Amino acid sequence: MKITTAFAGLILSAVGTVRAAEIRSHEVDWKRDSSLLIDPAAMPKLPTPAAAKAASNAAGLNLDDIQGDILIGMKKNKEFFLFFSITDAAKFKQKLKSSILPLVTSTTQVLNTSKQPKTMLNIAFSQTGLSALNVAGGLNDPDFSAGQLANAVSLCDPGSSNWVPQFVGTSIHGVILLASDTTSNIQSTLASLRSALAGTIKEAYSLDAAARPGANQGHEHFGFLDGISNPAVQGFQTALPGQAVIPPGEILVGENGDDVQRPTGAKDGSFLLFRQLKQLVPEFNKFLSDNPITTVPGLTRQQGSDLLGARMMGRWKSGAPVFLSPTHDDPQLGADPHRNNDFTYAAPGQTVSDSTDQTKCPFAAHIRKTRPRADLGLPETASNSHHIVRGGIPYGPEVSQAESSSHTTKTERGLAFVAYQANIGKGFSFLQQFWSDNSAFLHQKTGFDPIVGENGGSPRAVFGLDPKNSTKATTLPMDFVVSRGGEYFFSPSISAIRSTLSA
Ligand code: N7H
Repeated sequence: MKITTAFAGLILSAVGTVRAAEIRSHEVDWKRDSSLLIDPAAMPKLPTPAAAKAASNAAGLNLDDIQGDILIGMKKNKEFFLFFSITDAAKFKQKLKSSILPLVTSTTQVLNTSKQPKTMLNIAFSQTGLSALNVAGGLNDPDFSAGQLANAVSLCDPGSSNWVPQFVGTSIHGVILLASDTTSNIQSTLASLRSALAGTIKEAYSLDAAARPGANQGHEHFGFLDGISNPAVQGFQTALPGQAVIPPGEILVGENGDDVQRPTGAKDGSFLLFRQLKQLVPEFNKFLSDNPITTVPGLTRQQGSDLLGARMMGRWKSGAPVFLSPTHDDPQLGADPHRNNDFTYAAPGQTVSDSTDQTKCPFAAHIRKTRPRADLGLPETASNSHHIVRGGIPYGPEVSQAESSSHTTKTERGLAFVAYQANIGKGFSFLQQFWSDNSAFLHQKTGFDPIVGENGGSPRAVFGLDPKNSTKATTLPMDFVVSRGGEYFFSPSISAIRSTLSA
């Protein structure tokens, strides 16, 4: 960890009594008896408050000061993203202190159901937002400073023609994340926020998102269980089998493992990557049904299509990894968090995978591209410093009958993709550019990540999807995930919001 004194004026203050009083006043008329988060059995459980306290004390992490969304992963039930531009900086700073700061939810609060607010609130700022607030000095992250639009081409988006217009430019100064178990809770917090912030901001854009209903809770729109494999951050939780264990500084700025010079007050913040990723679900399903894998004996056509989808992802829809269950889904395996992540792509006892064998899982599979495990050699702590905590949530309606039968998306749906990291160039932007979009990663003829890899809008070749013929190229005729753009934000510590960003 390296800390400098730039980013003038950002000096950490103790969280202590002021914050406790604020939380009490916010909660005076509110008591929760059920969590605002979802908790599908297959996802790793969050640590108990006592376990998190013990781990964070041992690692010197202050979970009271870290915004609550950063470490918890994909467990939101309903979420509203409010993107704004600051129109009156001086008044906004006052309102930030008086009206928003008391509502900012810490990690400690989220972990303890009885301390959870009615609506969890987090706030993050873009580079232009920090500039609008006159925060001197930079955070020393070139991607963040330039903004996401400047990266559109290097991320292999086909320019910004598909982007939500409000993301084209650098006029979005910040985002407020509101999450709860009911939409009405969010709406009531939103109404108070709007009235408090009137005359200080302009709402630029918003996105309403929600976990899918019923048995699909925790599954994204293609149908796959998501949020199984997030890294275990030291000082926060203990790892389940197969979970990557990472130093806190891969996610939290200024902590052990962040090797960049950082301004003092940036400590315990995290860069929040937001990207609206539209998913063409009927088109994806049509591609699977038109191209079943036919070389595995004993599979029906439908099972061949399901196998193709699972090999593109690296997991079955239940969450079961294809590396452990190569030809059929295994819902019991998928539902067991002690087994569903317990693999390395190498044979038992080996620290490096076989660079020629894709029979169990293609090198191009989405989860293998974005976390290659033993492909880079074990232990992972020594070979891979490119981890992110994924905190996204689906948006948009379920697929309608009309869309299904016409194989055509009529109403937009997708993933409100949120990733936290201490260094965007090592986190999201690295994974997208150098692994998912790079057809020569893991090996020369690997092809693109068939889920999120981009080729500037041109068709993408993927190898290894057929387990019996790993040199066969499958050409994906379109991107089933379309980038609608987004922005890079910084989610500061709560004490930094109090001491520098507000007035
Ligand atoms: Fe991905 N999906 O639901 O189809 N992702 N992802 N992702 N993703 C993962 O392990 C998905 C995207 C990672 O540790 C799973 O939790 C979709 C981007 C990483 O083994 C599923 C979209 C990036 C992992 C999906 C999308 C990543 C991962 C398996 C876009 C980074 C963990 C469930 C619409 C650039 C890998 C799980 C590991 C897993 C889906 C985007 C990264 C099902 C639909 C843009 C690091």
